[in-house]
Amino acid sequence: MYLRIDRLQIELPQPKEADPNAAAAVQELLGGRFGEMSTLMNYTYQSFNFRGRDKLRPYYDLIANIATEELGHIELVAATVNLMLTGTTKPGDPESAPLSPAVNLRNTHHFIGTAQTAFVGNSMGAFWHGDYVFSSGNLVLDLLHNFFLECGARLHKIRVYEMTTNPVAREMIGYLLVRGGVHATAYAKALETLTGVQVTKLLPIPNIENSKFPEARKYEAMGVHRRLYRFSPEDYREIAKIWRGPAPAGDGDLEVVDGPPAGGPVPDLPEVPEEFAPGLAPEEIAEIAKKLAAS
Ligand code: MN3
Repeated sequence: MYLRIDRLQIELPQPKEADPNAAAAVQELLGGRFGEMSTLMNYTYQSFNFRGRDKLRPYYDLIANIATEELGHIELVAATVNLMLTGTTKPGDPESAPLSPAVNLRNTHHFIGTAQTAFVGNSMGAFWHGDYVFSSGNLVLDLLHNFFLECGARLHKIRVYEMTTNPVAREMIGYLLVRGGVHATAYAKALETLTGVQVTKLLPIPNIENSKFPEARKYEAMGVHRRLYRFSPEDYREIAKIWRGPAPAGDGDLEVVDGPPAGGPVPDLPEVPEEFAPGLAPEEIAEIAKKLAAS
């Protein structure tokens, strides 16, 4: 089961202006083939379906624990899309076509389907699907797949970074490049303990260090690239049997941190009356608040 904390894994900057076309590109990192929905659901189903858990506990713990971190990653990318869409349109009577700024934007579903928020789909508007989940039951093959998935995710993050200078997008991408690097390394190390093959030598894919990206460099300076957070009050302790030893960058030892990162607030999204979202007048909200206080 899951506990939930009403915080994002990092603090996102407040955007100065709307950037809806860049938000459409960022959707790829949420609901694309290599997006956070895919990492989340691959590791989640592999943990559900794991055979021989008691004998292979460190591998089960690793997959289950990283899956839980990925829940916070879909949350973070969704918050990024939401912040980037905020302010694209202004309130107005329907007759004045207040949503007309959206008509020539790349993703009109953001304006028709979700009231200027994230959806579970990619940068071209195609919805994410379960066919992206690989859960073969063969531990080495599943781990190899996960290593591949993290490398593909890294390639797409870097390409989206190259598409936009938006500070909210780049803050999120910088952090997730570092976390994805941890996950790729963790799966590589797991494969090494099982097979003896030095998979970490393949990294980084693509061949550019995270330190080339200022927003990632900041998190590396904090040691985030050496930490595997244990996302449970009591469980998944055996990740420490895989996540240990010197960091690949040679700048210290890998460490398991008990509990999640301190993170930052979940941004409050303003009302968008021209979308009827949330669709309550100020006096109705005041009336509801009065009722809730009384009961
Ligand atoms: Mn991730």
